[in-house]
Amino acid sequence: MRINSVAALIVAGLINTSSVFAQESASRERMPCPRPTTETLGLKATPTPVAQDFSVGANAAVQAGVNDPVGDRFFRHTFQWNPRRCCQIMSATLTVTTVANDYGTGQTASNAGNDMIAVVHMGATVPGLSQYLYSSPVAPGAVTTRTLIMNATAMANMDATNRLSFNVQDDSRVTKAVLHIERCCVGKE
Ligand SMILES: [Ca+2]
Ligand SMILES: [Ca+2]
Repeated sequence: MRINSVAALIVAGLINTSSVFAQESASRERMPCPRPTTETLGLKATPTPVAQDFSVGANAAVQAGVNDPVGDRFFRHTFQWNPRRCCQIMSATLTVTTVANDYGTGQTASNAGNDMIAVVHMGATVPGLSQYLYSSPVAPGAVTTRTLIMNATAMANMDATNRLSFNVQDDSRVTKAVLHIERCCVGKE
């Protein structure tokens, strides 16, 4: 009986010890960032695409700028910022408002129905960061806003190159685009 009680105490002690470790580990993960910063970038009337980020097709047929009502042309833009010393991007969201320049009759149609927004880098879509704009059917003038949350690949690209590119196909125009970046920094800039 006494042996059983001692064994129970030892087991209880082990459980307590492991829960202390668990708490320490959790508190490390929650350790606050020394210097959190945020940055919000908008879109001016004239986009500033870095051509190497876009596909050959996207570079071959381009819209004139923001709010261009033409069809069969891509909208391209690259956000760029100054390098930040001793910082890492912790989260970033891209919010884009588009307007259909044509009818959208379905995701296999060549009109606005198959239009997608995509984050692109060095000529390819960043995996996981493309989506259809509309739930067809839509009429010309249909407005939609899409928010894309950057994944680890996109954030690594952003940290490495200080830019983020996206394009919108080809029967839709862009009226607004905002990139919001949250960084964790150490030391002074
Ligand atoms: Ca088209
Ligand atoms: Ca299309």
